[in-house]
Amino acid sequence: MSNLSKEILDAFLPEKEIISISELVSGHINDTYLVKPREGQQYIIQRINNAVFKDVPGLIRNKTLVSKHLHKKMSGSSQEIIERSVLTFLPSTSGSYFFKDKNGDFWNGMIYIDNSQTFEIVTDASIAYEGGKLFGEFLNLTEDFNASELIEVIPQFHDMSFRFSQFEASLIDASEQRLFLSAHLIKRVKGLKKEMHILQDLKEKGKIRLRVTHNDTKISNALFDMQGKGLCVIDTDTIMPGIIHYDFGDAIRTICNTAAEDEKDLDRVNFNGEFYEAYRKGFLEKMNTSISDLEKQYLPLGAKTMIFIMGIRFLTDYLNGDKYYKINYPEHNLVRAKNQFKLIESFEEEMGIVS
Ligand code: GN1
Ligand code: MG
Repeated sequence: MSNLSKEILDAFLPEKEIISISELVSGHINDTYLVKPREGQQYIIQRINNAVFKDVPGLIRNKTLVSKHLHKKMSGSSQEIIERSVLTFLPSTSGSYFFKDKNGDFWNGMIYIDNSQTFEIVTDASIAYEGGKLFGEFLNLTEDFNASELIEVIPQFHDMSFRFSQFEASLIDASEQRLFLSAHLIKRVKGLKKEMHILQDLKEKGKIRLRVTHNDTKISNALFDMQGKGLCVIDTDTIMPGIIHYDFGDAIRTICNTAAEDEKDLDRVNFNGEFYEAYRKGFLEKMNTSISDLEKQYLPLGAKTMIFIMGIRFLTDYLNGDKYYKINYPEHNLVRAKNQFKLIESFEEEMGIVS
């Protein structure tokens, strides 16, 4: 039924009688399972992709430290409310928050937050607004956490020069056919190179500060309650030092896309400016004074830059022969890349070109 063996269940849930295990398939990197015991709350048990995340103990340290920080920040609330608002990780019998199985795979576990929902596509401005509040609050509450305590889980994860050098390397070894099918996207990537480095330059010059960021704020990583109020930020594997534009932008990339990130029919892929405004409003309400004028000024470019960075990453993976992201069919990464570049086009029409 799953690769989740008894050895792993015993490591995280030694006392529990498990009655069902189901795989949750929306992520592109890890393997995630929902585990239901005969009694009491349910759990998430997850295999962390060690090919993508080279330092799993460091990753676990990052995310558990930040969760503890958030738990502390909420200490005025009841245990029940805290466990619905912040991820609560499970210690394993090995004495740490991860478990290495006999195959050498790394696992971690957390409490499952029930009575909640996620969205792959947003169709209501109130979800965009609530999402903005949720991610803004995450950044606001972690503002006083010293980001230099965290490791870079994936070095240069959102570094544009790094993504360009991977892209340029992929052009050398790609098959003729994949180069042919990507030709117009390759041209587009090259044309945007200068503009897409603006934020990185500001970061490197110290004009935009480094802080704790989530780095994977697609809207499906936000849990909402059944009334559509923001509950909890999930999938915190990529927490590390970053700039707020990463989190603002990746959320906008998914909230304002009128279709899923792998929709093939590009006529359905459009940028929703109303949702941009709703998200921005919620985000700024919660960021309050912890955002500078310069950071605020560059939010639209943050959105464009994050749409672009996912486009170039999907395209690079396609050119490399699909080594990084999970795919469901051979052209999946090309479809994802085309989708992101169509979204940029629509963003430019809706918001004006930013550079
Ligand atoms: C990956 O696994 P998942 O779906 O949480 C990726 C993100 C991308 C996202 C695109 C570690 O996240 O950077 O934005 O796919 N995570 C990693 O859907 O590469
Ligand atoms: Mg993720």
